[in-house]
Amino acid sequence: MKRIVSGIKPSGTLTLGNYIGAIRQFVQLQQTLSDTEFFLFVADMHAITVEQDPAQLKKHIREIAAMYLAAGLDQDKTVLFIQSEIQEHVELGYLLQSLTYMGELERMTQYKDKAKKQETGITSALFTYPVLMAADIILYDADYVPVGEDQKQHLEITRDIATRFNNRYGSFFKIPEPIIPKIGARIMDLQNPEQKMSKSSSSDKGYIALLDDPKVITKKIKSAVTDSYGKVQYDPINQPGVANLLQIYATLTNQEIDTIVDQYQTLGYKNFKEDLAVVVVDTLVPIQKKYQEILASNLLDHILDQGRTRAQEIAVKKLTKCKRLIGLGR
Ligand code: ATP
Ligand code: LTN
Repeated sequence: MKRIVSGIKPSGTLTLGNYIGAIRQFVQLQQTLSDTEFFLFVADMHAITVEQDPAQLKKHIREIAAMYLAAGLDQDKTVLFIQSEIQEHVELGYLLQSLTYMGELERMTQYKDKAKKQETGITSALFTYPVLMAADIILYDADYVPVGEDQKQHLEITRDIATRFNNRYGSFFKIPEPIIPKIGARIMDLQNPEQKMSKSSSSDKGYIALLDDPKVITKKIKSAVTDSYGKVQYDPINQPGVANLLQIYATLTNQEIDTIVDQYQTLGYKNFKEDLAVVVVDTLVPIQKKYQEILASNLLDHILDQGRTRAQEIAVKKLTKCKRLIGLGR
């Protein structure tokens, strides 16, 4: 039996980037892989690396948990849990810090980008965040970790830390492999296609929230930044805005980008955007409906309780052995 592990931070409302880069991938993998367990969690401990409003944080934690199910994950094949309910993540994170060098963390591009944007008040938790992420993954002996492109470097450091532990204390952790989609691994901001679509972005015009009203979705797509070429073609360097919209269209309809280019190259941006808005709305409306049903029922707490029990079982065993190997305690 193989194991897949992944998480999403409740640092804002979920975006179409999170859906295409992560959640949709989880659902597709679950539908195609047999004999594979899915451990998916809400990475709330990661969200507090930047300041969060407590009430908003609680709301976003529930939103993500419900959205995993609304997007089509099968509750019988998924161990769904909240990271902060399993103490072993943080404890293993600390143990792994003793195997991680400052220089390695200083090279993390996500940290460098966030630190650049936020010139004061950078927390030490933001700096050590990739080590906690490594703990999230190797605590469960993950075989595969499906993520978007921005997490590739964090997977590399996870593999390095796990390998270092194994070299020092004997083979103990499984070395995980990332799964990154070929297209859609980096959906860009609709207003600034040089920048990743991000839920913690300062302006909401650049992202489509999974819970946006259909009218809002249509408006955001129609006002997405394009260029003056005026022709639908796939050229990420010179036409990054259009290339991004093509990626969204292609992933959501399971088509090749070339097929879509053939269809729209003589039709201009207006038609293309109108049709893309329909594609996005048709994808998100059923998910939104299911999401509301889940929130209105008490199913979610039941699933999260079950998830916590199962995750804890594995985490406690793994961490106890890990501490013994290191020589801690009596
Ligand atoms: P923030 O924007 O607040 O830094 P984030 O959305 O990047 O947060 P997460 O919510 O933890 O961070 O990301 C969850 C998953 O979604 C990760 O696998 C990440 O790679 C993926 N993801 C996030 N943004 C995008 C995007 N624009 N395109 C594709 N995948 C994305
Ligand atoms: N760091 C990730 C979220 C995350 C994660 C994980 C993803 C936390 N722990 C473990 C995969 C596996 C992010 O910011 N997108």
